[in-house]
Amino acid sequence: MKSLSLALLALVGSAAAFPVVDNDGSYGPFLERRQTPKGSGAAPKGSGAAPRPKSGGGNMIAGLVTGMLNSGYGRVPDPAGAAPRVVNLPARIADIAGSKTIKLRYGPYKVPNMGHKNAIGEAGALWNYPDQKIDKPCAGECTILGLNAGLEYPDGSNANIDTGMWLHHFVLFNVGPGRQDATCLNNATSLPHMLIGSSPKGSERLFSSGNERTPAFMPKWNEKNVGYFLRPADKFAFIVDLMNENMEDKVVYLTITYDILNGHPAGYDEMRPVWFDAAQCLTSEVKAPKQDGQFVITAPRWTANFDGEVLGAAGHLHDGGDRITLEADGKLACDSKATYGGDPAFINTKPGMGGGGHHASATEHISHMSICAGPSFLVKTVKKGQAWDLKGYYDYDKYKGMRHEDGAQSNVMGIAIMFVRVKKAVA
Ligand SMILES: [Cu+2]
Repeated sequence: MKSLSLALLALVGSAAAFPVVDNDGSYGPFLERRQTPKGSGAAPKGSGAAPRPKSGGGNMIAGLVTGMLNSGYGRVPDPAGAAPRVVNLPARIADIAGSKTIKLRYGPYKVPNMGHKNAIGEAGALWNYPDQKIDKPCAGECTILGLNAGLEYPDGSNANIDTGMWLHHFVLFNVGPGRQDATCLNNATSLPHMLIGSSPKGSERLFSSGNERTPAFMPKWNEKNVGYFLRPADKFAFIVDLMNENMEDKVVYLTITYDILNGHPAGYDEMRPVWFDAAQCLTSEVKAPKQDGQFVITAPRWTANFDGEVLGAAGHLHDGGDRITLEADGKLACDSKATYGGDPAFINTKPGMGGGGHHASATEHISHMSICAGPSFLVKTVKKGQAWDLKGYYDYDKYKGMRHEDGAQSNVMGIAIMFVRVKKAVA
C-alpha cells in the first residue's frame, strides 16, 4: 500500500497517477485509459471549472475527479419532458405483506461522446464520477429486501450496448453512524471512500452494478426475514462510471429499483455487505497481466471480522472473464459464471460505431453473472478469523477481451459482493 499515498499525493499535485493494481502487489498508473480509440476527437477540455474542494483530502480528490477529469460532464438538470424521477411499481414480492417496489431515477448524467477525450485520454467516458446527493428509498426507517440497477434515457427507455451506452460501473455507498466497510476497514486510505468524501470507518459499499446489472434480491434467493436496515441518519452516495460509444453526448439516468418494507420489522435479521475486489480499496481496475490466453487475478485475503450466515453473492468481471470464485479457508464457496450476449440488448448492433470504441473487441458482451445463493453457496457461515479469497478467471482464448484500438487489452476487474445475515442478538 505504500505507493497508494504517494500516488494520491501525485494526483492532488498533478492529477497524474492514481494506482491501478498490477495484481502482483505493484501499482501502475491508475489514471490511464481503458477503452480509447486512437487519434479520435477533440482535445480534452481544461480544468478551469473544477469546483473548490470543501474540506479534507476526499473532497479535494472528488473535486479533481469532478472538475478535471469530467469537466463539462456529469450531473445535469432534468431535461424537459423527462419521465418522473420516482416511479412506484407494482410490488415484485407478492407474498410479503406491505412490501413496496420503487424505482428511483438518479442524475441525470451527461456522458461525453466518442470524440471527447478526458485528461487521461479516454474517449466517451464519464469517469468514476462522485455524486453525494443521492436519494434513499425512504426518509425514515425502512428495510431493503432487494435492489437492482439500470440505465435509462430521459424518456424512461432502456440504455444499453445495443444503443452504445454502458453502465460501465457504479457503486452505492451508505454513509452513516456505525457504518463500516467490512473489507477496507483497516486500510489507512481507501480511494473509493475518499472519492465520496468519506472513509471506510464511516461508510460501507452497499451495492454495485456493472453493465450486466445483477440483482440482489433476498426473497428470490429464498432468504426470508432479512434485509438491509436503513436509518434516518444514513446518507447515500454514488460513484458513477458510464461509457458512450456514440458520436453525440448522451444524457442518461442511473436507476435503482428497490423492494422495501417500512420500518425494521420484528423478527428480521440485518444484512451486511462484504466487498471482495482484486483492486481492493482502490477503484477496482486491474491491468490485464496478459494479452492472450488465461490468467487469474486475486483479491487480498479478507479475514472475516464478524459472524453471520451467508445469503448469497455474485461476481463482476470484464470481457474475457469466465468465472469468479470465492473460497473460505481454502474450500470453494461460490463459483459465479459469466454468460455472453444472452440478451439482444448486450450485443453491439453496429460494431465499431462511433469512432470504434471497441474495434478489435467482441460484439457480444457479458450479459449475466450467475448468482451463488442457497444450495449453490457451498459455505454457509461467516466466522471471525476465517480466510476468504476471491479469484477471477480470465480466458481470452474463450472470450474476446475489450481491446484498445491499438490492440492492447484494457483494464479488467474481479469483484464480488457477498451479503451476510447477521443474527439479532438473543436477549
Ligand atoms: Cu467493471
